[in-house]
Formats: sequence, structure tokens, C-alpha cells
Amino acid sequence: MAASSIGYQIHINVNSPILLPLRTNFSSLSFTFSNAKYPLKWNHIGCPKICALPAVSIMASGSSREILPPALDSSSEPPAIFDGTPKLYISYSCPYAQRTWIARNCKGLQEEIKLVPIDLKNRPDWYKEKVYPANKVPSLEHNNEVKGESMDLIRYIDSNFKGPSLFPDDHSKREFAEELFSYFDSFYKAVISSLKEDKINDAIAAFDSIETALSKFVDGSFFLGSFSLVDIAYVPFIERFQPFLLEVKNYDITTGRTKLAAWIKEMNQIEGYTVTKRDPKEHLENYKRRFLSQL
Ligand SMILES: N[C@@H](CCC(=O)N[C@@H](CS)C(=O)NCC(=O)O)C(=O)O
Repeated sequence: MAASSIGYQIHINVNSPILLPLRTNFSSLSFTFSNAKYPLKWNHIGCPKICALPAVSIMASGSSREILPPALDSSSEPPAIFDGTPKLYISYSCPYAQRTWIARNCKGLQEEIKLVPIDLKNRPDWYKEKVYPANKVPSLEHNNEVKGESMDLIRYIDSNFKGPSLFPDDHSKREFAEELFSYFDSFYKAVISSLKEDKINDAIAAFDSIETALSKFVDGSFFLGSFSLVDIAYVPFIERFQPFLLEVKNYDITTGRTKLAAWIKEMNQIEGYTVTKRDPKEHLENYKRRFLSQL
């Protein structure tokens, strides 16, 4: 069951005002100030179409009031598949699925896209047979089709559903976004190789690249300045790497990396993301099981 009112989060990251179109009806607003030099006045919110706000990003939220359904397992009946309701099949612990869940939340689609969590350890047969033959999460049922692959899905959700755009129009930002999407696999492999083996150098180089990437645009703390699909693509993995590297390798990814530290702080202000987070201890235990047994 989703909350009936969807709020908007406005993230304030720049010191100069920009014109921000407010296109959608909303029932609540929440504000996050990071380095705004002046306070936001209520009459900024009251204007019907265009508001001058010192803001670089706007996203829908409201998911804090969403009651998360229990994961379906081999004993569970399937949902009403292909009944016209878009459905996002996820696992609560899967970082790839988390990307799509964050995108759905940040678009304010808690009521439009139904969350269907699956217990991957005890998967229902109907998931492979009737929903997604690849038998992985995430997958999205929409318009009588089921699509997979988290990177494709976050773009698909952004382009094919209502809600604030999570991808900038600016050409140089789009180009850089593509670079960062392509870099993800190398980033992931570099960090994982450091986790698997008794070495840290690959992870250090990978996080240095992230720090450099976060320094490119100065109009906000996110990869493209304002919050975007790029942040969504990376955050579930950094959420997992950070506690493991700290506890097991005694390596703090934020030491000497001010941009990364600021990014993590900003990400933790985004409700569409924070409601998808797991306990760092849980990540730690999973990663210990996965990687330490191989050492
Ligand atoms: N490339 C896929 C990876 C998805 C993936 O590997 N999901 C895992 C869970 S985190 C899964 O469903 N594993 C089940 C399996 O491989 O059987 C994506 O980006 O969506």
C-alpha cells in the first residue's frame, strides 16, 4: 500500500538562483539545504508555474510512508501478472534492483509502479515461468511486456513514466553521464578484485576516479551537478563497498576525498534512496560470507 500523498524534495546545492519549473501538483514539500546562502521563502513555493529557487534538482519523494510488502517465495501466489498495473520485481537486498527502486521512488511513482519483492533464496517458480525467463531481478512489467537489466530499466522508467526528469538536457552532462555509465563495470571489477584478494590498490584507484568524476561539475555535489541516473547507478554499490572496506580492510573511502564524502552526505538526504537502504551490518555480513571465505 502506498501513501496517498507524494511530496517533493528540493535539493539546494548552488548559491545562485535558477528558474525551476514546477509542473506537477504536489501536496507537500521538503527542503534540504546544503550550501544555500539565503533561506527559501514560502512564497517561492506558492507561485503556480515558475519559481526562482536556488536549486539544482527536484525529485519526487513520499516513499517514507510506503508500507513495503513482504518478499514472495516459493509458497506465494503470483500477483495478477499482465493486469495492466506496472510492476517492479525486485529483491530488497539486490543492488541492481535497488537502482530501479530508487528511480521509481525519485520519480514519485510509488502508486503507479507496484513493488513486487522476490525472495531470491527461495524463488517462486512462477517468476521464471510466467514473468521473467532470465529469472533475475530487477524486471519491470509494463505495457504487457517484461523488461530487465537495471541500467536499461532506470533509463526506461525515467523516459516512460511521469515525474521529474532524472537525466539532464545539457549535452556535456549527457556525454559525461554516458562515460560514467560505461565506466561502472570497470569500477565494480576493480573494487571487487580488491575485496577478493588481499590487496587494496585497485579499489584506491577506482575511488580516485570517482573523486575526479565528482569534481567535474561544480553546480552541485552529484556526478552531473544535480541528482541524476548516474548517482542512482553507483549508490547501491558504494553503499555496500564502504562498510566492508572500512571494517575488513581498514580503509575509509572518504579519507582525503572531500567530493565523495559530500556526495555520500547528499545522497543520504534523498528519501527516494534512503528508504531503499539496508543496514550496513547486513551488507558487511553478506560481503564477508562472499569474499572472506575465498581468501
Ligand atoms: N545485469 C543485471 C544483473 C542482475 C542480477 O545479477 N541480479 C541478481 C540479484 S542481485 C539475481 O537476480 N541473481 C539471481 C540469479 O542470478 O539467479 C542487471 O543489471 O539487472
